[in-house]
Amino acid sequence: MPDRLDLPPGFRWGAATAAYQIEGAVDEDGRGPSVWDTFAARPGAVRDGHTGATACDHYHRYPEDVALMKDLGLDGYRFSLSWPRVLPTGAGAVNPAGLAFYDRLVDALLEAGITPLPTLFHWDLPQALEDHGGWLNRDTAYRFADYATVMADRLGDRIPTWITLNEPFVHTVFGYALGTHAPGHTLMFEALPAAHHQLLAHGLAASLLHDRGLEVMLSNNLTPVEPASPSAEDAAAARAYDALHNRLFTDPVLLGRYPDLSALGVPDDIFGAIRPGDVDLIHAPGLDGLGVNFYNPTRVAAPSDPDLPFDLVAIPDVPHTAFGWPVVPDALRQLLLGLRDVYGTALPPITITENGCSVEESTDPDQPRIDYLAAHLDAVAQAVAEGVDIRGYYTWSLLDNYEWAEGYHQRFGLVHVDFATQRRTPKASYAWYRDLIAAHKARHAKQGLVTPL
Ligand code: IFM
Repeated sequence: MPDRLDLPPGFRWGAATAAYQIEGAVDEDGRGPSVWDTFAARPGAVRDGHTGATACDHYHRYPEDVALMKDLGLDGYRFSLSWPRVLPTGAGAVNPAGLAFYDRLVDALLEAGITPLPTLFHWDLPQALEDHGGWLNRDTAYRFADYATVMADRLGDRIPTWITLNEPFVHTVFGYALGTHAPGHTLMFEALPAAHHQLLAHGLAASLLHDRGLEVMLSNNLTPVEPASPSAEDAAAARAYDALHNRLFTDPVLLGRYPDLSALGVPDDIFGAIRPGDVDLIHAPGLDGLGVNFYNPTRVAAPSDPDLPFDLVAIPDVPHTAFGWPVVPDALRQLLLGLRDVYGTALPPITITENGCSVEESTDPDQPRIDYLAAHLDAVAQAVAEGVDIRGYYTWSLLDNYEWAEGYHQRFGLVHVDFATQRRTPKASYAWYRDLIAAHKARHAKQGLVTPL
């Protein structure tokens, strides 16, 4: 499989993680509580009551983890900065020890020849901000801009490209609409002001990052949506779901307008959240790259419950991951071509900022993950061959880690983590990915030696 993949010479290889999922050290060196500390402590919220208190203990073991990345041959490492580690109450006094941790991590990465790709917000909102309404409060967007300023001023001399938000769709829907993630609100569509305020936060931060000469990306969880049948009702339900999952988080940034959300019963001003000039604040800074997080496609049917706009239905006759997610690699190719068709010249270069799967711990030698990654990289290569500008691929994840409401039960890592001992053991997929990266680099280095006549 490695030899089949034909990706461009400068294609960047990476792996991704997030702060609450790996760092641990939640009570150390002045870190403040986050919504995930609060949520995980709530009985029944997370499978088996697991919390991120220790996670992969990356806060202390980052040198070992950077060594694993170096051995993989990674060009880039996507991680997230913990807002409550740097600003324990979300605003105001900065925690010097929190900043010092990211200094050490960034310097270790650079020393290893790996470009840091930080995400400013990957769901661990400071609890103090949640106590004032979290993302339902417009003020949180301005606090985010202040936090982005602190981080850019500290690390911007060493990090060229920044991701503002990770998957605002998932954070809004699971965290504010359904209550299965922190902060645990069950507002259904009335959660959508939280989406707008995250996008506003993105726009404000993008502007100040650009002012400092830094590049800005946004990582969206995207899914191609297919109607369950050719009926007009299923097609309408699929359009409504596409507007919610994909277009709500991408159209304002790339096109400067929100999609039509009327099929969801959501008013044009998103329940009064949108103020004059907001969409321009979101759109005007522009985007230097779109981060695509892809796991699976979604099949949608007309609603069986008249109070809902759609039903999500199973995709039959395909393999499923340990998490129960359908494996349809060609859906990634379709998604990438679809983005080009929908956004045209408004689409910036794409980086796959997450892609991977959970595999049972007992699976030896990790073949389902290798098959998943190989088939999805093949889909990326096909999209590149069909003209889509894709600059890199960051697999989720470097390490087995805290998979939110599933606790430690879903293992997405190239590296096995024994959570009792913190022992790291590279899996078969780690060796496979390392060889793939090495083969790609060797092939292009060889080609580079041929002097054209
Ligand atoms: O673990 C998550 C990550 O935090 C965000 N994207 C999806 C991954 C797998 O569920």
